[in-house]
Amino acid sequence: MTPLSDIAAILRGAQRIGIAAHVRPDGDAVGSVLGLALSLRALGKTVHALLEDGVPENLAFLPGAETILQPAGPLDLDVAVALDTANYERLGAGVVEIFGKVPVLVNMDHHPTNPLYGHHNHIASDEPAAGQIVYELLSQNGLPVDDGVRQNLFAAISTDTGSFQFASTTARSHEIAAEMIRAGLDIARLSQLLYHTFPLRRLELQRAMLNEMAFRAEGRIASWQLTQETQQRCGVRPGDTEGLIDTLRMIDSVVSAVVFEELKDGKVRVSARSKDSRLDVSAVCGQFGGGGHRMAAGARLPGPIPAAAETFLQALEHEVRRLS
Ligand SMILES: [Mn+2]
Repeated sequence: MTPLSDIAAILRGAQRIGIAAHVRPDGDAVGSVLGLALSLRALGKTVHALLEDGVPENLAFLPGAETILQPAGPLDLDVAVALDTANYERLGAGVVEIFGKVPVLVNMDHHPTNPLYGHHNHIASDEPAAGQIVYELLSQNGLPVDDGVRQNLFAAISTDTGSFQFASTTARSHEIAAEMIRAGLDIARLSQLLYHTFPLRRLELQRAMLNEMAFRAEGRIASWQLTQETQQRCGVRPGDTEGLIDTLRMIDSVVSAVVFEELKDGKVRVSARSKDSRLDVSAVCGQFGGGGHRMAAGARLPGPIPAAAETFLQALEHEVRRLS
């Protein structure tokens, strides 16, 4: 594993740097890319911040978000950096095409299943967010950290730790937040924008979920099938479904929550959560070619959505029934 000091030296020695994260970017993906991009720009580097799917509307307020580009043709880069991306393909086809021609690929991630696809790999599976790794990279190596960097890395750490609530949260996560508050970061404003500001269509989506949610295994499994029809009726945009699963998860009887999302191509995207550390949802997702973390994982199944849901829920129920 390449130490952060070596990665800092590689970045200081480069001039044209590309930074990207996974498709369907979440707060950690966008925040870690922008946090590193703003720091390296402050150092005088030419930085191309790339996201295959662009920035979701709910994260467009983050400083520098307007500089993120969707890949469009080749770029002449000295170093490429992949952040928060569990496997190379999850960067997206356009990013992969650009990064494939770059002589040095740095892979920084916190997914334990990361297969070390970079020339330099820093995989820290005990870190709760890629943004926390980026903060350590910057702060330990004297790279610029200004208010814009802090806003992005706070957003990354805060969203990936469920507002510092998940078991993955470390004492260091809180220390970093404390350092940021001491430096003047307005966390009330950021938290308002991250967690308490939604378009009406997002609540319409939540209404549909509450009407349609289903239970099995004596209420220990809660699930919802989000069809294309519902997505079109509510006018769903990228990012709108983020966090919906947490409402299923909070039901007292539930040990596992699952959302099935019908994609445009007819495939079904599965998001699964566990509330019991004995239940490893990444193993269940692994049965269908997916993966992720023990308590939060995903997979993709062929449609139609009712059949995909039944197949997945049977496998999950088998694991849930083994708990007691
Ligand atoms: Mn992450």
